[in-house]
Amino acid sequence: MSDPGSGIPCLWMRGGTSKGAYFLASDLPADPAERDRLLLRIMGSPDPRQIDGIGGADPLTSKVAVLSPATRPDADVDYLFLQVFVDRPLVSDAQGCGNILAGVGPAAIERGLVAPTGDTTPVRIHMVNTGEVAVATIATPGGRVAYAGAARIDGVPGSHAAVPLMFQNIAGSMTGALLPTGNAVDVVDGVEATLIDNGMPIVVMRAADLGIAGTETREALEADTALRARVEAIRLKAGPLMNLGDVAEKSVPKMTLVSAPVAGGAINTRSFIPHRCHATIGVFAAVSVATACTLPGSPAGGLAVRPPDGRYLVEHPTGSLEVLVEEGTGGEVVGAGLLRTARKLMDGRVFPVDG
Ligand code: NQM
Repeated sequence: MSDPGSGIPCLWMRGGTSKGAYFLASDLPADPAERDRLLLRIMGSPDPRQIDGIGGADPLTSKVAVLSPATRPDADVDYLFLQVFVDRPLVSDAQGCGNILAGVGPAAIERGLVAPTGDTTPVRIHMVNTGEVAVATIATPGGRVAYAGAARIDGVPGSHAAVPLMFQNIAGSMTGALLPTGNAVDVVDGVEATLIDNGMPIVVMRAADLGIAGTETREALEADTALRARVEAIRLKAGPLMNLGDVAEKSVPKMTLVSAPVAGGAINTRSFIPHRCHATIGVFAAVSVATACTLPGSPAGGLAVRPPDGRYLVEHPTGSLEVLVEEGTGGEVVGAGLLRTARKLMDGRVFPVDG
């Protein structure tokens, strides 16, 4: 690993609607406990302001990608995602992140782990957290990663080079099954919910069943302490039902409150990830909620306006995210794809000096 006193090589990138530090595994301690201590120092956790670190005082900007050479033949690079909690001394690998995933292809090419192949470079990414492979297509004109382009995603100002992401067989990523309880609807703490995992374990409930419209702002929902306590009580009961064990100290399952679409989309969402309200929606959470829309009689299934072409616009607090859902002959969801962008913000060395 790199000598922490001389700084650790670090790429600071926006991936989708998140931001994080991208490292080579070889620059970090091999021992996970030592690595996590170092990452807490780097991000400035635990501290609600992360004032003594590079984290952005928000779970969406306190994220880490660890890259290493692929360990399986159907992938080009290994990607381990780590969520560095802001106000707790915790680093968790118990979830993946599809937004930070958008920066993995560019980072792997920048760091020489993947060679560019022409104007575009397909990068097969082994997502170590869940064991699945995603394929990202990166613009590489002239053999260099291009970040400028015409693609726009809600939640990010301006336009950037498109990063299409494709997924296959991501059902049961962390829970072993698309519907870990075997049911499309369970009643948890008196509330009807779909416990589903198509890339991310989430609990889908009607916003109305929790006494809200589902169109509130992130700020209004975060200020609603009674709602947050109710959502957390349901989450703590749903975790063991989803084969996730005690989730008190875990960032999964995420909690998704759905309502009828208000902007021409398929479904409207507000997500708790799990304690703060998401400014948009997680990538795999969006794939999972779009999949929940296909389940008749479920909270999302009853509210969704299903598109005829499989392009689900999942509405969120600052716009919408389009998920392309690929259905098999029996109507089961077999694949998904969506568009993100990413941008290199800084390439340098970070100094985790012990204080
Ligand atoms: O669901 C936030 C994000 C995420 C995760 C979170 C994500 C996903 O938007 O794949 O992208 O749910 O903690 O960065």
